[in-house]
Amino acid sequence: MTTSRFPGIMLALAAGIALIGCGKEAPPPPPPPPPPAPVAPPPKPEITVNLGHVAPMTGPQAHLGKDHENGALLAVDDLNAQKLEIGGAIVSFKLLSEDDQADPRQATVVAQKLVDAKVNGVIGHLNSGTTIPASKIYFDAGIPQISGASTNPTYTLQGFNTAFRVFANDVQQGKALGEFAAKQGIRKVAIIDDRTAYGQGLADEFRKAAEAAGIKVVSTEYTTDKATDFKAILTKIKSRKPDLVFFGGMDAQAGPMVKQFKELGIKARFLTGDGGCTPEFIKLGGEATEGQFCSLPGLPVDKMPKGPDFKARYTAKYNQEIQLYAPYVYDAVMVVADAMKRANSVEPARYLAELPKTSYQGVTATIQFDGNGDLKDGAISLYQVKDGKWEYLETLGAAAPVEAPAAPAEAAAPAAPAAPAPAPAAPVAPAR
Ligand code: ABU
Repeated sequence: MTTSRFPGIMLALAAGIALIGCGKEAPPPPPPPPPPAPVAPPPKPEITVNLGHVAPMTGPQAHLGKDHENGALLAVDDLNAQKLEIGGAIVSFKLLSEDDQADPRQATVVAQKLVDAKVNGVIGHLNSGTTIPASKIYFDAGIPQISGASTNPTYTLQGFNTAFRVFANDVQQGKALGEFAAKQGIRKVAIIDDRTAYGQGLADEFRKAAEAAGIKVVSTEYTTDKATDFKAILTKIKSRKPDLVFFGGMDAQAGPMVKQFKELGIKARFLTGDGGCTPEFIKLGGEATEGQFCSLPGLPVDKMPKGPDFKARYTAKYNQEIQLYAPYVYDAVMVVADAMKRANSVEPARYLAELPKTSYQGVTATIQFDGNGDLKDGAISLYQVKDGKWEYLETLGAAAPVEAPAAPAEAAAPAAPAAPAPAPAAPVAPAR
């Protein structure tokens, strides 16, 4: 290095040495340059998860279908407010709702439509008679299906690993109903069913439990899920003088039926399952519903783990009371989302593997599944109409194990006549 090449540097050094020599300090170094502006992380990708929803949205059960859909929509809204991240993407849930008209054939049409739309899962259907044929289509496509309303045991006994239910089934419900009738001191019962998978299946299970408890079946009659006039079968039943009329069917028939049997002067009590356990039954049957009974899988909404909050939010959002299935359908949607979170995937094949391991604290219960995809430990509650409202009576324990499938009614032969009943149980109360 030479001074001629770097004269500035040499001068500065000389000046510095001179200053040090004079006892003066060097000027402060210049401030560091500002840090680079923070770079925003790239936005997370957003994906839409389509959930099929199927129920009767038209016809005599449209009010139940709407209640079913409302439960699903409330869950979708709650999930979307959470902005869930699954598999690195922000997930938005969307309900693709279809109307199966409570018709088994239409159910298969809309099921195929949902499969073709590549839905990530299906919530429904509402009726056993539609859920069962549709379940084969979802199974073949590998799409998980959760019903929050169908109670025929066949649904989960077909060996389809895609079929789940968050509601006790009719083996459990029929048994509880038969035992309840015996506890009420019933000796003679007439049984009517609507020939659907639900109505026939529940009536058959009720018959088994009632006969096992010593109740005699004095009449067996059939109607349909479209009928509104029951006077002919009720007149036949009247002549057999039953203490109780049991009906396997829905509220659209149960309400007019109980009204007509009071008009005919039948003194028997009336008992039905969840399909008739609705405010609509009381609306349709009027004063004739007073004192009548029904059962419903699960606990009363007010006694469910998160029932009161759900009821308040449902009523505020929809400005109407819960008919029946909304809390269960809400849980069905949440169980799907919970499995997706645990799988960290919305792909049906991936999250399906997580569904059997579900342990979800739902609105209705802690939801866990048995080996068939049925709700573990499903309870059945009994109700009676008092002062124009369903009043809770009692809950009859956890589920009995499911032993044998009941064939779907649409494919089944009519029920055989009732076997001779064993001797009546000792002392019994008269019918009102
Ligand atoms: N669980 C009663 C109504 C729905 C069904 O058909 O099963």
